[in-house]
Amino acid sequence: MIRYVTGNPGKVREVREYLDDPVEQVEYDYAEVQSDSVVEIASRGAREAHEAVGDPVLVDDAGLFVDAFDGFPGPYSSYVEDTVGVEGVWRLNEAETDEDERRASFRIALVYCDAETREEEPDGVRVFEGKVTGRLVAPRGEGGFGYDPIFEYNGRTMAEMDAAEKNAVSHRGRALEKFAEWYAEHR
Ligand code: ITT
Repeated sequence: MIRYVTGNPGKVREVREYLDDPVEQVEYDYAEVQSDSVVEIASRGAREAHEAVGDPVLVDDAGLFVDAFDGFPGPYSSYVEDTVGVEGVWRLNEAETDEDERRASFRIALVYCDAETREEEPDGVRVFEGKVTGRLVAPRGEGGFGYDPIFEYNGRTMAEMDAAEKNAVSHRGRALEKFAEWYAEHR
């Protein structure tokens, strides 16, 4: 049983859709360090969660990196979603850019920690990264979560895809693919 440490049910849906192993959602509020690296945030969170809830744990830190804003909101995506809002991010981007300048990426660090990684890995964890590049559009679609309605990939927003379709192209799907391959071989 893998413990997925998150308060976000949308993430859990995608992870369960992808992995064959059973996944239990654990809501443990690890300290989110001030850092501009999703890898550092998730790695520290995974070590802390591992100590608190036992192993094995997966922690997922993701963000939306907007080209025209030099990567902002990036690691601050959660705060910006709560304050400016998803539609607000779209409106700011629309006001600041021409149509061909609306590139953005989702990036994720999916970090695994168990007793063995603590012994064997230099940072005590194993990191799986994923990235997808698309463009920002006016909100469309009812699925997904977070910034999905304004993130278009190949003509559809991620909110217009179901979990399996999103996993096939998304940052999280790519990280899960690397994780599943490693997990099958090493655990
Ligand atoms: P946990 O930290 O509890 O896992 P969270 O929603 O705060 O949940 P993140 O810090 O990783 O997770 O997310 C940062 C922001 O990016 C937050 O506003 C999410 O809604 C958004 N986000 C993360 N993954 C996303 C995805 O696949 N599609 C759209 N938005 C996403």
